[in-house]
Amino acid sequence: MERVLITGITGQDGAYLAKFLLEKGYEVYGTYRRLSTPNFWRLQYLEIFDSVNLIPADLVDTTSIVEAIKISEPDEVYHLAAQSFVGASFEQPVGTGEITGLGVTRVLEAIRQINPNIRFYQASTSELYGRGNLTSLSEDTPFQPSSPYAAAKLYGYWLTRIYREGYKIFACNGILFNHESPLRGLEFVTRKISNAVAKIALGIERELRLGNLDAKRDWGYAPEYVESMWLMLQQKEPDDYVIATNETHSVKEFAEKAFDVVGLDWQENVKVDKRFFRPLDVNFLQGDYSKAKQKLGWRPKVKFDKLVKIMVKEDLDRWEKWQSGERFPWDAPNYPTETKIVTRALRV
Ligand code: NAP
Ligand code: G4F
Repeated sequence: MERVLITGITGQDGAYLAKFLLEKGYEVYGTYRRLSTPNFWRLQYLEIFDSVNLIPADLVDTTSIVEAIKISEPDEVYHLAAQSFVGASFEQPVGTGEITGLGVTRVLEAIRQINPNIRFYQASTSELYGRGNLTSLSEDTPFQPSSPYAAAKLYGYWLTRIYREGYKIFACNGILFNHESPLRGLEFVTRKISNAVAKIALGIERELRLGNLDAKRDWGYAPEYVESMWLMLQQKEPDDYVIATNETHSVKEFAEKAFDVVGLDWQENVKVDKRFFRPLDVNFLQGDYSKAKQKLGWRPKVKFDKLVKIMVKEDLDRWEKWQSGERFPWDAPNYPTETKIVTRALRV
């Protein structure tokens, strides 16, 4: 049986990838952080918590990364763990560099020293392209990172290529455009919207406060995107691939469609709030997944309208169950309304 190590198994992609690889027959190991409150709700929600092996590790602690690779003896490592929220990277630029940037080197170096035959997937991102683009983006488009997060990811992107070319490690960059799902973190705009729409529809909340409504993203469906990670590591040669839907939509369109699902008018429920604007924002992202389609045989099936419906309906269903007294693993009841959180943006 093939063995796999997923860093960040408690996150959105980690949970979906673990489920996908278990179904493929892999023995799945995953790293998680020691926290004062355990955070396994996604693995429980997908009903795979008892099927995965958990190893405590933190990306700032090299020893724990080395241990994770020694314990799991993987054939493949999917490096998904990161400080993944662009907004927080402006508040914690040093930590983001340590975790999201240097963390990649720690994993690659452990692989090089312990077993250079391990295949390695790096969770690269469309944020690498940064600002100023207005056409679709491919593997050949130059990068111009516009946040501490994107700069850290650019470092990880290059380390992956350096270890591939310098040490012949089978290392791939998946340049994934935004991908969402009902397991998405509540700080990201799509889930923030779907959760608020469900609460407003049920009379639990009164309004939704958002930042830059004009930003456009190429939004796909996370369970489909994790398959592309696996496909990259099954090829003859390591390479880098864009994974996207080739469509782009604004935050405003997402909000409009989401309120449509529950028969409400978005304009009556959304307020623009300057605290949710970033010091720099990427206004346009649209991918071109031609290479992945041609070489991996991958293509997206769930597009924008369907994605919005899936997310709103699942959040609505959860809040309805919650109101009727049902209890299940879930993040939203413990998440504070974001206006309670005091950040630097609020003070300027
Ligand atoms: P996510 O839900 O935020 O999950 C991030 C994971 O990293 C969590 O398991 C988290 O653990 C873990 N982590 C954070 N800091 C860590 C540390 N210091 N040490 C060890 N683990 C740590 O992110 P995601 O959406 O699944 O994304 C997966 C990866 O793909 C990330 O690298 C992200 O940057 C990248 N990416 C995501 C997208 C997207 O649209 N989703 C697009 C392109 C690239 P806790 O559960 O303990 O917090
Ligand atoms: O949902 P977001 O926070 O995602 P963002 O910044 O695009 O990053 C996500 O996708 C990247 C891939 O391109 C990943 F690498 C990264 O890890 C993460 O998964 O914000 C999307 C857009 C931004 O332009 C933001 O300014 O929505 C805008 N926005 C408007 N109001 C908001 C809000 N974003 C958030 N989070 N909250 C708001 O209230």
